[in-house]
Amino acid sequence: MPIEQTLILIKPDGLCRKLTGLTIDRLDASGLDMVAAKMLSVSEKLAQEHYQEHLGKPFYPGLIRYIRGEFHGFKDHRILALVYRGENAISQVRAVAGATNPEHATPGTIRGSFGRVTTAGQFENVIHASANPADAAREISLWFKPEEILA
Ligand code: IDP
Ligand code: MG
Repeated sequence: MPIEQTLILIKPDGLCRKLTGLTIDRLDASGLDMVAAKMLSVSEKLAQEHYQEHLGKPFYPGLIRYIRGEFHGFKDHRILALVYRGENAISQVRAVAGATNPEHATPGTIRGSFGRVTTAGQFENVIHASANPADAAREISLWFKPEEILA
């Protein structure tokens, strides 16, 4: 099985709702290793680069506001960026994260347990997790310098 690295972002709702520890607990329980961690405030430019594949979709403007900390009922500009490493890390973390839409996410997954959908239809789903090896490589290099990853 391939040893992979994957990017996780604990999004502003995760920090604001004090779900950071619970989320990391679920990730650690997968047996993968945390090899990088960084707290930051997401610039418009970084948000646009990270979510470039979604440009033009109906939810895109709300998504950029959400990842930058302007979301339903809260204002918190912090996110926690993490890299986890291990066998099949990308699909393992996607499984722990659950489906994109919190209403469809399996109970017990991070999104199924803690995510929600606003009345405006915004998915506040607590975490981002890289979807495939190409995305993981692109996203990790966007958020971390090589020397910040202690693999
Ligand atoms: P993913 O985060 O599971 O990879 P993507 O399709 O890549 O899902 O979408 C990126 C993010 O955009 C989602 O995590 C969610 O925050 C938001 N999003 C995706 N689809 C919708 C939608 O249909 N309505 C509202 N927000 C959405
Ligand atoms: Mg995605």
